[in-house]
Amino acid sequence: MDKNINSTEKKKVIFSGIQPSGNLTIGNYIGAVRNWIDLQNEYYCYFCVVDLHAITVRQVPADLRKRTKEVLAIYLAAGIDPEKNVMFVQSHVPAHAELAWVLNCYTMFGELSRMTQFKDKSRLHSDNINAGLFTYPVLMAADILLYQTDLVPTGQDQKQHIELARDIANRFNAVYSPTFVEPQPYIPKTTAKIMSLSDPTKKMSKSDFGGGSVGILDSRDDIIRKIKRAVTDSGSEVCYGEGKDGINNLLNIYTAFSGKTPEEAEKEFAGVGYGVFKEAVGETVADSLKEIQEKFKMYMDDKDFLDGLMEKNAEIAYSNARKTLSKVYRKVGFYHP
Ligand code: AQP
Repeated sequence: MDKNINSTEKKKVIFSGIQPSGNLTIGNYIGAVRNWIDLQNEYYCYFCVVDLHAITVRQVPADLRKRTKEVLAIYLAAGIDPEKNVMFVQSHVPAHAELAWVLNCYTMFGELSRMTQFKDKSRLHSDNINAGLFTYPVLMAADILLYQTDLVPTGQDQKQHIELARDIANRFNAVYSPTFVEPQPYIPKTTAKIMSLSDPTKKMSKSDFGGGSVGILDSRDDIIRKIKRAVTDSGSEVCYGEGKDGINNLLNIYTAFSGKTPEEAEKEFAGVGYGVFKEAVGETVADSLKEIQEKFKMYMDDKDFLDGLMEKNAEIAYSNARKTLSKVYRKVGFYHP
């Protein structure tokens, strides 16, 4: 299929990505990948494995390499169609880093200092508060602006970064002339933020090694065991409520995977204890992930297919990105004979 950006005039452009910074969780699945499946028919989509972002936190090189391939295989296994979308690895397209440098010079220190993710991650990695962690949102802006992205599907947590990308685009457009589309966040109303099983006041994260996360690739037994151990309150009624963060989270997970409404879920578990409910949540999640896990294995076994896909899609992404980058270089005054 023709994935050249010229053929996309009628379709709005979407860019989204996940860092290969750990094993993908059911939070990444519910909050990101699963939503992409619906979007791929309506929009021209770039789904990226954002490995440049991942090294803002120390990674074991062999793990990062392995996970980069795994994340792409998860996208495919979850139902992202390689014929319809541009699925690629960020570091395969040097234009991301190149545009990020230029945009760094159009981003204010004060703006970056206000980013809450920087503050959070600095607290978490106080031994490695590197400049990359600080300028992470500029690289994210480059990811988005390179492809003249209209919409960025993401969780609430990333909204601030998208607003900054808009501000940077705006500033650049005002200094020169219209160059970038100003992107909008696209936050599906139905998407719950999945919280940690060990501390339901915190977001479930792939870099949480304390048992609070359920991986998309976890075994059935591990999924059920982890959910059984999820922290809940001392009550016994399975229903949404204030102070019931653990149960609220499990209900969100259950509705997300079963397709039932919150009311249906509460009705189904009325009168049963937390133990029975947790068992049902675990089984539902494990059953739902079975097919993805099987397909994942199939894609991982076909190295040639994955490598070929990465290569072909990086070329498509680059050929589209190059147009924006050339425009930017020309406008800022770089001499390219
Ligand atoms: N718990 C979550 N609930 C709903 N959505 C989530 N996302 C992540 N966790 C949840 C969504 O997944 C996308 C990709 O996230 P990312 O890889 O860019 O980084 P992140 O948001 O920082 O994810 P993690 O798992 O917390 O990674 P680490 O531990 O490496 O920092 C985003 O759209 C995000 O909203």
